[in-house]
Amino acid sequence: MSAKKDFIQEGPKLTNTYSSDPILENFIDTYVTKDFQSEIKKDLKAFGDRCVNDILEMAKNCENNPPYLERYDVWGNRVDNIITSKDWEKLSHVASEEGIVAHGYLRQYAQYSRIFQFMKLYLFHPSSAFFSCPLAMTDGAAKLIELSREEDLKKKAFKHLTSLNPRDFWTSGQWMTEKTGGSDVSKTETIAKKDGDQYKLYGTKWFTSATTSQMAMALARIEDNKGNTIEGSRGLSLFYLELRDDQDKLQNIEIIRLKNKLGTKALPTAELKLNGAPAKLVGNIGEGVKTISNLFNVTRIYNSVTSCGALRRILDLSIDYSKKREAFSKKLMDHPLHVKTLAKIEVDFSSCFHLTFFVAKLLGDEEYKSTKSMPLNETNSLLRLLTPVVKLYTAKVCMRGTSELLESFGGVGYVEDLGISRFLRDNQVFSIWEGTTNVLSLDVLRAIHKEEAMKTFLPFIKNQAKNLESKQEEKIMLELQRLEDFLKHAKDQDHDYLPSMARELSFSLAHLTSGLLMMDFANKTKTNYDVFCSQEFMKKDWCYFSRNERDLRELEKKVVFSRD
Ligand code: UCC
Repeated sequence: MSAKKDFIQEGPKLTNTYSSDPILENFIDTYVTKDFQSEIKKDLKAFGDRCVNDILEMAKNCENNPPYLERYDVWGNRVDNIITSKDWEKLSHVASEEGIVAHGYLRQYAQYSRIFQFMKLYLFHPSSAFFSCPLAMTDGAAKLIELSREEDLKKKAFKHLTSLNPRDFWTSGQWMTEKTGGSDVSKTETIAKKDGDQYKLYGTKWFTSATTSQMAMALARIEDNKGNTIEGSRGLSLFYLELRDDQDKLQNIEIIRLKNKLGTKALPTAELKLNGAPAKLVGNIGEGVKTISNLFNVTRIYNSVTSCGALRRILDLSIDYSKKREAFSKKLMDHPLHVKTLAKIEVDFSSCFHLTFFVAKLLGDEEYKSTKSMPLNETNSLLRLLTPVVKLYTAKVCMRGTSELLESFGGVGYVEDLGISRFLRDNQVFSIWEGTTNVLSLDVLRAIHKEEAMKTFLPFIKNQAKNLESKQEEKIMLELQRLEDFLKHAKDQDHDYLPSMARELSFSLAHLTSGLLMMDFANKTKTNYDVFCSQEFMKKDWCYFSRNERDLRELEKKVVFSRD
């Protein structure tokens, strides 16, 4: 009698992630002009194939060979080299050749260029071992330089950052965080001393992602010849640095150590000491934070696109697994509760996708100066408001979905070999870097107060709602009323009230915008997927401001900080 063969479970498999995506192609058909549709689709289809084949292999090699710091060479010379997998270099080549940054600036698809570029990023990210992180800062630096009056940087750095030729392509770092503060950069201790018509930087940068970059943008405090500096964020200026000299030696920069992070292990993140690193002032003295906001407003959109890409990837794997795995005599896909669990995440994913790609559209419109959808000042205002909103919203939804989807694999999801557990560690970063959820919620208030963003947002939602079906319009108007009531109520409260409610407000803005976009899209495409997602999303409460007692904050303080 032959022994019974051991049971071996078939694992999940990916297919071309462009072709299998539930939204991408319909989105192009709906919102991109006909002239560009076929070219864009052709490019994305070929890229979607690479993202599950050669590019994915490169990413796996990077994950299996994480970077390390070689402090001395064999002869005892201090070298401070970060050694990465050869495939990290290959991913840089891919990013350059595929124009993942460049397409945002070539603008060959007019105002739709950002949509196209971010679709590529969305496909690339989950197969990139977080090479998407240096790309985010690279794009942010390119944007900052493009908007600046720095002609020499436009001629040199900008060309490298947006090059389609891997030999010329540069990535950029973004050096803000110091020991004194990651969120509150006003305590920055790095000093910039004048050196001819340049500066030299002295200080420690505590968290610098992608330290293998060729250049960086850094905040520092200019010290005058009497040794005086101006305190606070108004004393900060922005500087451009090239990390290495012509001999490829670090220019007065020491790499103290690589950070031992929870996730993003393939991404070299370092602590640096600047010992007089040569730097060039960018923008006006004392306007460092304002100038670098041009960079981090782009990286925040990258964060949103990559959160969507990461969530899509685990969903794809979980869905495929549910077609293969049997439990209690039937496939997981035939268990209604399993399917419902996945469907709920699809709804959340769809809301993230639409909000993100609407912001991508706004960015493209702003940069191409397109007034096809709305006047430019309205585009700018919505973009300013929705950038922190989309970042904080997509990060949280992605993290919540990742945890649920890991569970959908059962015990094997918890085993390192499958690679799903890596997503849980990696995706936790989305709500931290480039501004935590609370910092971004307060940035939403900054946009509302300083730029009066509600003056654009409220009429925008009202006008768009008019194009929807009557039930949908009713839902929007009901939620909008809740929002307006809250804003009115907030005016009569003390000055701590609105900051304490900034998260609720930000999530409400996210829900209102994505709900509207999902309905509009479903009405146009009429696919089961879009109709289901928009209808399920409609059932949720979008604007909830249940906490309105003035003395609640005192109670909260007592609950958290005292045990009496
Ligand atoms: O570096 C990091 C790791 C890199 C990894 C990159 C990954 C990217 C994603 C990849 C995906 C795969 S993480 C470190 C990042 N750090 C942050 O994001 C900082 C978080 N903190 C904030 O955002 C704070 O809100 C601060 C630092 C901006 C607060 O600064 P201030 O100086 O205290 O705030 P002020 O005084 O309100 O703002 C100064 C000026 C004002 O303009 P003026 O001078 O005209 O009054 C503000 O209106 O800056 C303006 N401003 C902005 N403008 C502030 N924030 C913004 C904004 N978001 N947009 C436009």
